[in-house]
Amino acid sequence: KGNVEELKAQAEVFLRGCHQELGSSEAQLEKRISEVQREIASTGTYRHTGEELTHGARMAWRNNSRCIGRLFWHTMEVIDARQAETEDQIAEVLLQHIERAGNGGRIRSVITIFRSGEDPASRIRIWNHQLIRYAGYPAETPGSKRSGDPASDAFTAVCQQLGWQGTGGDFDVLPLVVSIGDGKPRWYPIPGSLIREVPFTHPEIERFPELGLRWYSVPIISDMQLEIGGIQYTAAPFNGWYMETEIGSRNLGDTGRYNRLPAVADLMGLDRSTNTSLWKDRAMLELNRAVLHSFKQAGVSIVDHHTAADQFVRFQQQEQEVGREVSGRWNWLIPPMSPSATPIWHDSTLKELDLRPRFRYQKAAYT
Ligand code: HEM
Ligand code: NRG
Repeated sequence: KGNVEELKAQAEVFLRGCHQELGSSEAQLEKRISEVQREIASTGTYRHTGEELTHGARMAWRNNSRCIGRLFWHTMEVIDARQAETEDQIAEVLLQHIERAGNGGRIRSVITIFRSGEDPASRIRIWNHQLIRYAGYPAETPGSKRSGDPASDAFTAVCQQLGWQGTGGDFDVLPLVVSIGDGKPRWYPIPGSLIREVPFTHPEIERFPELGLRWYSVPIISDMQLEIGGIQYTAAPFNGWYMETEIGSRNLGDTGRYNRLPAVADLMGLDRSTNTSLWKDRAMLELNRAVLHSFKQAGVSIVDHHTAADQFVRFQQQEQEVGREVSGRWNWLIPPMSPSATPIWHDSTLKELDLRPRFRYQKAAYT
């Protein structure tokens, strides 16, 4: 079968790359390759060792062209959850991930890898985009007010259909939703004690808390597929920490998200009747300052975009020293505030490469 030959080829490429980086001997490598070839021939698939899983996941992060945070690729903690069988067990492991990653504010980069998804009947999917994210409620009638995060509208409706009920507010944390094969999805509320949130204050604008803005502390992307050596892990949630512009510029600033620049500008007393007051730029700047200030004060890890850009340049240098090409996508790597004030803006060498292992998008589990 063509599939089997393709898998054998991809497995071999991965094993050579992985074991070379890990410093295995030539003899060990050849032995492992033939073992995997035999396993694929007899079962149609193969099982990664713990070391391969760990290093493969780190390589996938290192290879992601859109991530500015890759300097720390080697420090990510990899949790092997391939033994988790039932929806209940999966949910339990997800809660443990949330706790371990949050670490009282000193965020740790963690990935939890569930069993691979070659058999559709037992394929694990996490329906959430991120393990912790806010619900979105569209306006019920034309002219009435919407609430929450518009990016979550569709998934929120799914949760409601499953029997979950939110308050209808702007910052309701959605439940975990997990499915196996084409089985009915099961949902699990996340205990409040595991959800760390940061309410926003500002170093100078005393009335800032009146805006009622907040965000959760850890972004844990849970809908991407991790591909290692031809094996597809359909459930492999991962996290690092936030860069402040993700929250201040995009999540709270985008007109298609929380759209709070006008409210911030009004609090600041800016003139919104003309573009030339640069009220959007000034509001965005102060919103980003509030995010950094508040996370810092709460003792929750966060990075500003200048530091993150410098770290990315160090990552590029580090990779060059070991003779690896860096894959990079300029329009994702530049931050959404003052991008030309970072070195990434001026880097004309960035190009996207087809590197593996990799993280990929997969079809939404719902619809
Ligand atoms: C994208 C920062 C850790 C994988 C991004 C983006 C930022 C970022 C700012 C762009 C997001 C956007 O525009 O929506 C960071 C920081 C980290 C970190 C500060 C701190 C350690 C990680 C980790 C992984 C990872 C641990 C995986 C193991 C990715 C991927 C994307 C991405 C796959 C692209 C997401 C997509 O295509 O939608 N990162 N990241 N990052 N990051 Fe990182
Ligand atoms: N922009 C999204 C999160 C995307 C990934 N960002 C990270 N990843 N920092 C948001 O929620 O704003 N990470 O693994 O740390």
